[in-house]
Amino acid sequence: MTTLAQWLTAETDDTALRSVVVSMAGASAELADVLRVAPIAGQTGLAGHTNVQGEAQKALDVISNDVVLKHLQANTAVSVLISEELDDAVQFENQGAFIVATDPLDGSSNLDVNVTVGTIFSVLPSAGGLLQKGRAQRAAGFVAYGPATSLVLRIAGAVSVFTLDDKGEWVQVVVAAKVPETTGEFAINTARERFWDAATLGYVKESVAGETGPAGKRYNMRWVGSMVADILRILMRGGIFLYPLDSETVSKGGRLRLLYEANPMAWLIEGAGGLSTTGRQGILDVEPTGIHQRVPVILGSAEEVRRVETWYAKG
Ligand code: AHM
Ligand code: MG
Repeated sequence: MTTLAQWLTAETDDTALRSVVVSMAGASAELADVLRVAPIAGQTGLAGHTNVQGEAQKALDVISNDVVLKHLQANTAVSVLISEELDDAVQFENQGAFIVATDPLDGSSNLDVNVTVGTIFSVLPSAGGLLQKGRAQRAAGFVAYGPATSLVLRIAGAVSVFTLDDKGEWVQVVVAAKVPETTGEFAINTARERFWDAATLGYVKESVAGETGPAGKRYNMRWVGSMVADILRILMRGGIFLYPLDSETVSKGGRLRLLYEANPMAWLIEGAGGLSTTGRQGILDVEPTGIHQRVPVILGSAEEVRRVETWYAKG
């Protein structure tokens, strides 16, 4: 069985880069322990609430951010942390070679119902500054805290998946994830239909029309509401995920964040043979203008992403 340490040694000679991934894996293993008992500790609610013992509790979003911050701060290879939970980038004292952008706890609205949540991260070279395109990523990954705790990683080669064992060791379970080219599953929040643009509406209507419609086959819909869970499913068995620009999110540029949600997920999906787009351009080619910038996200099985792009090309 290949461990994370063995895989990292084979993947890159850059010991600093390896250490950044080890720090994120360590933070995630600690978070897995916290999440497992969070309902008992009364930590699934909002910050400022109290647990059953009447003690003040921090929301898990805040706890997760603190755990990631602690692990990265202790690593001299990291110069800056960009986090969904922090307004500004945190500049560390050391001049480490890498910047980490993270969503420490993605899908946190699912916490109180014990549905999978996760930690997403992107590793960029410090030399490139805070605002770098997704193509500049040196490593990316995410952890899904589900029935098993899964760590998905890409550095130089294939996208690999690890599971946290009962001794706290990450064990490789998928050597090279491959997103199937074709799929019969799409993931989109259909309650937003009234806000959709013509391309999204066209694509989804064509899909739900099934065997006798223009797509000529039957589709199923899956939407967990935790991007980590939806993307893990797509990496393992195919599918397409859409959080497109719509009339409600247009003023913000979209719903999901470029640096620590869209970019790492797009880089992982593309590393596994899938495609990603905003509808108008590749996600990995978007020039960031701010650390919390939002962006439309469409990614997954190549054939489906191309079909959405065809719709966008129409108008
Ligand atoms: P978060 O980072 O605040 O958790 O928000 C991101 C989440 C994604 O995990 C998920 O895909 C999306 O928001 C769900 O959005 P919606 O509530 O519109 O279904
Ligand atoms: Mg998120």
